[in-house]
Amino acid sequence: MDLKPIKEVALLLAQNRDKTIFAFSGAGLSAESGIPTFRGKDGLWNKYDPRDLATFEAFQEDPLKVWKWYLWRMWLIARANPNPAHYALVELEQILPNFWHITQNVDGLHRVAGQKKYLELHGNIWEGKCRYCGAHYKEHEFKIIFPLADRDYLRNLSEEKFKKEILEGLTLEKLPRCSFCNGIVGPGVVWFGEPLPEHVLTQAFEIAKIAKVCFSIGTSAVVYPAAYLPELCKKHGGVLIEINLDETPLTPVADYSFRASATEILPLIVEELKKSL
Ligand code: BV8
Ligand code: ZN
Repeated sequence: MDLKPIKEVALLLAQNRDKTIFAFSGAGLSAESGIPTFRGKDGLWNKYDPRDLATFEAFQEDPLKVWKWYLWRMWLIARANPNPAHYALVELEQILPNFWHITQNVDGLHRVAGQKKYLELHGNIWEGKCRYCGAHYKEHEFKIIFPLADRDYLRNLSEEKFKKEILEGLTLEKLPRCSFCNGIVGPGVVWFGEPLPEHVLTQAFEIAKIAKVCFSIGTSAVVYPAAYLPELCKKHGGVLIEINLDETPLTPVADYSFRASATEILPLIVEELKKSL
């Protein structure tokens, strides 16, 4: 591994230590925690068509199928742990006073790793959202109306029990009902065609506009409006650093492009940064 660009990035961070700096992350950040990505070689979407699962229309048509898919992802996430890349981003937050982690991921692994300053652009898979009356259920409220969505329950569920109790055993009657309108409650994530949470998006755009450095980590940068963020930072004179196993639309405009995994590069950058402090 040529450490020269790593050292240059670490120096850039040290020189801009008090400036706004953010990491924009996608499914590739959690890939090494065992969570499948959406568009990579073994990406989720390859087996499923997003229009079939991550839209309100699909949910209205077949809430059972959509909930089985989400419970499968929640089961994977409940059994996953943050990886060294998640922890490196927590260390960046501890070293850089104006650091933010803006993620498209709904798995919440950044919270488990200890991240405090984060924005979740596409919601959180552990929460619930009633799309009929707009009611929002935080994680501790949601598991009351949907006991199957309990993280500890799922973490301890073996594969055969998961198949039996959920993939085969889940029925419409077991799906969560809204306490206000009795509609079937869906996962608290942003589906295609749904707006991102207004206040989160506004804050994310504010950060991107003033940030001196943007890391784009493990994202194919094709989903909008989230994918505007690295472009916005670049447009306002920021330095764009991409960490991705593959090329993306951002690669040609990135100031640094590490064709490697997040778990390899981020800890190296943090280590070099600590040396220069
Ligand atoms: C909106 C949450 C408007 C759910 C997701 C037609 C009709 C309607 C809308 C549109 C349309 N055409 C375009 C749009 C806009 C649409 C969009 O952008 N579509 C794209 C696909 C063209 N956007 C929307 O619909 C958004 N809403 O526009 O609303 C509106 C406004 C007002 C009022 C009403 C409506 C909503 C978008 C959010 C959709 N929700 N997920 C869930 O997760 O189940 S999107 C989904 O994609 C995930 O959130 C994911 O985070 C996101 C982006 O994917 P990535 O995170 O980048 O993951 P991916 O697998 O693609 O890439 C992984 C990368 O990591 C790869 O590059 C890989 O090489 C790399 N990698 C792998 N391993 C590693 C690694 N890198 C480093 N290290 C490793 N180890
Ligand atoms: Zn409701």
